[in-house]
Amino acid sequence: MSESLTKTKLTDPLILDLLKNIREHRSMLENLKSLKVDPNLTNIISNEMGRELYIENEFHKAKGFRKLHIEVAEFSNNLKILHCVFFPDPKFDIPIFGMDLVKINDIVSAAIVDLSPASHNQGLKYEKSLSEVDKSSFTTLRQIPNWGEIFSKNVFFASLKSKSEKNDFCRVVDQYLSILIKLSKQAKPDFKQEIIQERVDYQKNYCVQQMRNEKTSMVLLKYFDQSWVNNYIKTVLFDF
Ligand code: BLA
Repeated sequence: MSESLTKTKLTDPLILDLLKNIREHRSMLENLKSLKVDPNLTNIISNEMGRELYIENEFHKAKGFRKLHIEVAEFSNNLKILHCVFFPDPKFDIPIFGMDLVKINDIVSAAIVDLSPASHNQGLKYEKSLSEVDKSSFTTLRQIPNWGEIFSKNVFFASLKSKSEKNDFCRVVDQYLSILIKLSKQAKPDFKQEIIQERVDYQKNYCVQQMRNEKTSMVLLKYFDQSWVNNYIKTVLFDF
């Protein structure tokens, strides 16, 4: 799977930079293994005129993480997406890493990254480090929609207007990932059922809220029918 992504036909330099960086961080995790997923949902390609579609997914697990998912996609040669969620193993006290980059033609309209809490008060452990990541250079911060109450206080969300903002976003993602990897190295498994159940519930809620983002389904519905889209969102993007 990583093979196919290494040879991705996508050539967007910003997406390739982010992809390389995310993979480098992922490679530092212990016990990294790829997950078997239905090949029909892993690589999806269509060359139909005007409705060209290219989706590639990578799925791994590692110590402390039940699912490490990276998706790169290009729709109708003009909408490019890099989507990534690292779901922790609920036995471990590790937040949920999520990022999304939406590029329409040459404009990055949405660039978002967060370490989202996977249990109550978990933020206390890492919010300070996230707040210390320098985000002072961005000119167009965006407001988190209502369903985004799942994100941490230091969720970063902006449009990227210049080359230097694109570089800065790569740096912010790199720093958030470094904080994640550090937390994951410190984490030891818990065996108390109550805390594990609470983390399961937080992940469920994270997925349920993400599913309220109609912008995800709206894009997919232009290419697939409703039941395909529901299945893709529930099994590939936001399973629990
Ligand atoms: C917004 N997501 C969007 C937009 C599109 C997509 C087209 C609108 C762009 C804009 O508002 O400028 C589409 N994103 C997709 C598709 C996939 C995808 C089709 O990942 C995958 C197939 N979304 C996530 C994750 C996060 C996320 C993991 O999938 C955050 C960690 C956030 N996307 C997110 C947010 C918005 C967005 C916050 C803005 C929504 C809004 O302002 O209403």
